[in-house]
Amino acid sequence: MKRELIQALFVPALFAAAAVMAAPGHGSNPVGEPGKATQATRTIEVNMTDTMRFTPAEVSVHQGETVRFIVKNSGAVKHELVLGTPEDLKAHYAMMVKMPGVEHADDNMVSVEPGKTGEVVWRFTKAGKIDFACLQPGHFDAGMRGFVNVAPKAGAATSGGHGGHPH
Ligand SMILES: [Cu+2]
Repeated sequence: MKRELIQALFVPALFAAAAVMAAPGHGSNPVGEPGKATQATRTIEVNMTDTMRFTPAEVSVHQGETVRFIVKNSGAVKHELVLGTPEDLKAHYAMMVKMPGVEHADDNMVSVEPGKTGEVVWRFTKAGKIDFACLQPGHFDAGMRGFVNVAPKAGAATSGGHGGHPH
């Protein structure tokens, strides 16, 4: 009797906890995962200007690398660097346009005040082209975007590429 009651209380709580843990969290991202600065294997400096450009706008890394981006704002207005899929960036940008001035922060981005420098440390777990952009209203539309070319890890099963047919 008593045991059943405990189970009745405990089991749903356990499921709820599991559901929270399994739910895609704020930091979960198809483009990689937050990195630790101490594990960074590469440092890349990126400059942001009021001409709505990142310099460089294209960077190349290897799959599995943890990259420390040192992001400088040389402009007179706020800029930011946000990593994400094109879909994520578009959705996030739509929100920023609706709510201008809203503060936002996440592991995959850094907002930088004019004249300041910020940092984002990111581990690129998947090969491919990963986008980044400035989501300040107007900036994304003005072409303030770039991408990270993530080369497949040497020895990854993708060797052979297109010609992978067994004949
Ligand atoms: Cu910007």
